[in-house]
Amino acid sequence: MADDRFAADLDACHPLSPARQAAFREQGFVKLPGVLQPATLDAVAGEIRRQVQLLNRQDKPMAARSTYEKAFLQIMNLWRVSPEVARFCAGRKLARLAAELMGCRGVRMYHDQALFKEPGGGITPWHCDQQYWPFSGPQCVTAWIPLQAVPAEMGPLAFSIGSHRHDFGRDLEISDESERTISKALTLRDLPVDEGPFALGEVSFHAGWTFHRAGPNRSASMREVMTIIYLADGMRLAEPRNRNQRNDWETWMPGARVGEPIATELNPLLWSDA
Ligand SMILES: O=C(O)CCC(=O)C(=O)O
Repeated sequence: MADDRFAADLDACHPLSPARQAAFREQGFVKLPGVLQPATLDAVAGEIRRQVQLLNRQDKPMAARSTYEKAFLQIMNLWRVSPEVARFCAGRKLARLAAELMGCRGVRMYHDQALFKEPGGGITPWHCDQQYWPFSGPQCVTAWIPLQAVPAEMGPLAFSIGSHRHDFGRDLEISDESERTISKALTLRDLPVDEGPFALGEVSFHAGWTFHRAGPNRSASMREVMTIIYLADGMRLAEPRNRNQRNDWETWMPGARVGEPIATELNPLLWSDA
């Protein structure tokens, strides 16, 4: 990755049809097959795996962990410690897709995270990400990038279709309660769920208010996933509404000021059509 052999794949323009843009607007997420090549994913996966092994501090046995801790090993902002991962995260292909899906002219980095669901790892409870993010508007999106194919038994990311338009449960952090309460609310509203598998190279994008979850990993292999969270250039910092949002402010945009555009050194511009 450091030698930039994968630049063409990382930076190419991936065509996005109006139908897919509309699907993202209507459904709150979209799954795009064939976005990244297997060789690119293989190269970055080696480095992400190495960093996760190096930085992981989770040593409790599965049975002793909370529901959140059982869901995945979560290692954040690898782009700050690894030039290879930084190159991957700076890729213009994904950043441009994020901007085009959100209908904005540019996007900045919020943070990245590796989400490795171990064999025997538990569910990722229903939640929406903007519970954690003190943003002035909805233009933020997560690219969920599997580093191998994710069949049903490994816990692919599942989305409640159209749930970004519903404001129930937005104040619930990831927990047994969020799983219980949101699952009930989604069923009551009859919202369908897309819980299909991911092929290698497929990438999903989900909006900050879209409810999503993942099943347990019943396979014998680690479910290795990288994520990159993008926010629209010009997004302003909002007054935090809970302790998670205060923590995010300090961690991912230290020095940003409430009411002003978010643009700290941790939030570089990754795509702009200007
Ligand atoms: O990978 C998972 O299990 C959950 C991912 C997730 O919640 C997210 O990327 O927002």
